[in-house]
Amino acid sequence: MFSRFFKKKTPPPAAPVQPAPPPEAVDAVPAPAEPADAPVIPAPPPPPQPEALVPAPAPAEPPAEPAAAPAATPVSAPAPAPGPVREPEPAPAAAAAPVPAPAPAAVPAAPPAPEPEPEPEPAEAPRKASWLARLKQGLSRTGQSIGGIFVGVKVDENLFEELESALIMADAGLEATEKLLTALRARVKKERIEDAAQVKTALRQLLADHLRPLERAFDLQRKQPLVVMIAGVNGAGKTTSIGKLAHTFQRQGASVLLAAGDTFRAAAREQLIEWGSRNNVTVISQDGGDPAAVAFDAVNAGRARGVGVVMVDTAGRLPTQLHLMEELKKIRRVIGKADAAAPHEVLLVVDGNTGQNALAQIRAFDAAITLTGLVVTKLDGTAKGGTLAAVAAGSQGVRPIPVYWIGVGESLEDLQPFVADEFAGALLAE
Ligand SMILES: Nc1nc2c(ncn2[C@@H]2O[C@H](COP(=O)(O)OP(=O)(O)OP(=O)(O)O)[C@@H](O)[C@H]2O)c(=O)[nH]1
Ligand SMILES: [Mg+2]
Repeated sequence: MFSRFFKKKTPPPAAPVQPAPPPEAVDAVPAPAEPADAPVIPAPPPPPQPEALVPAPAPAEPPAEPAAAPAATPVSAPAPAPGPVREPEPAPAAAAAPVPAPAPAAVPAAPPAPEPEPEPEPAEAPRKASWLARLKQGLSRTGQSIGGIFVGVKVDENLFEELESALIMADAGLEATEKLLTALRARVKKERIEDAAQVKTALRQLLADHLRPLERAFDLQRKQPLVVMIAGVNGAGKTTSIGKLAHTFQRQGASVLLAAGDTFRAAAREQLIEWGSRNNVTVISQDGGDPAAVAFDAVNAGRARGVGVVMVDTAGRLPTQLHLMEELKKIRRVIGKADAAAPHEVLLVVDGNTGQNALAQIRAFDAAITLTGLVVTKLDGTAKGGTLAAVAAGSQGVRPIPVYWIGVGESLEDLQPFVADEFAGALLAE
């Protein structure tokens, strides 16, 4: 059985300080199997179960800053039927300013025991092999252009020059390319390598060593709830990645709660709710309003329910949209008012096809919200992949931020931990 939360549409959008209307808890109907982006507005949920109505105690940061200009798409989904269902929340973390909560979090009273959903567990080895094959296929352009250099050639200056061009073309950036070639030349000389295939092996090792500082296991257990905020430009794959991560975390034994922090677009909420249904996890959402308030509610709800991980989705934005970057800072700040140590992870989702522009994105989002990790998506497309070498080299002033996961497709299993050696192999078509 699924649980969802919907909050009623706030009556006049012009009055953000109004206490939010009572949220309602509904049992979700099984979600349609359509792509989440489709304009699917599910049938109105069944009438809500009334629960104890308790005044919201939570003081929170006021929406002192006027809500940032909404994203282009207007919100059009009507709120479902009203239902005054609220549940007590735990005492909130001390908020700096004792002002009315922008919107109280919705937590359902003890939900019915979830129906066990047998999940087919594909054998690990074949799954991994197929995933690696897709990564290799996705990076095949770079694989061919770098890997192909070593076929039937002598080890001479010409080889190094071709390699230099191929690495630059693959978006590895000047710093990484120079570093790798210097190390490769030195090794070839020291070990008196005369066979091009051995040069390739040496390059793979050097590339893996170069990328390894980006490899970092995601520590799920260190806090409860672990609060993870997700940001990125439009369409990078944030929401999809959250869906996949919810699946991954659950498989690792953690319970998950999602916050639909993209309050601008009804479709965005629906998309996250759909992922919530697929994973049988609760989604805190609100029709319009302040994304920071949704995040705040979700962290409180996560603590009240004792969930393992709270993931906060946010609307896509460009680093040049300064007001939206300010809004992102505010979301981060307000999460910290619900839990002073949160967010514990601030992830940037980067489209692997973005090339060198990814560096500018990383720099800008890092400056705004201090990133703790990256998720690189769409490496199954036409991505060149060298950007990660540029990140590891600190090109264009980026910090070498860990890459927790990389995505090679749209299904639940398609997000896998970043492993430097595997990635180096795929970049060289090995
Ligand atoms: N091929 C492929 N497609 C992906 C991957 N990750 C996400 N997508 C697709 O990219 C599109 C955008 O994904 P979303 O998750 O909606 O992106 P978003 O960043 O949440 O977008 P906004 O909220 O609009 O900013 C969807 O069609 C996804 O299915 C991936 O690893 N590979
Ligand atoms: Mg999204």
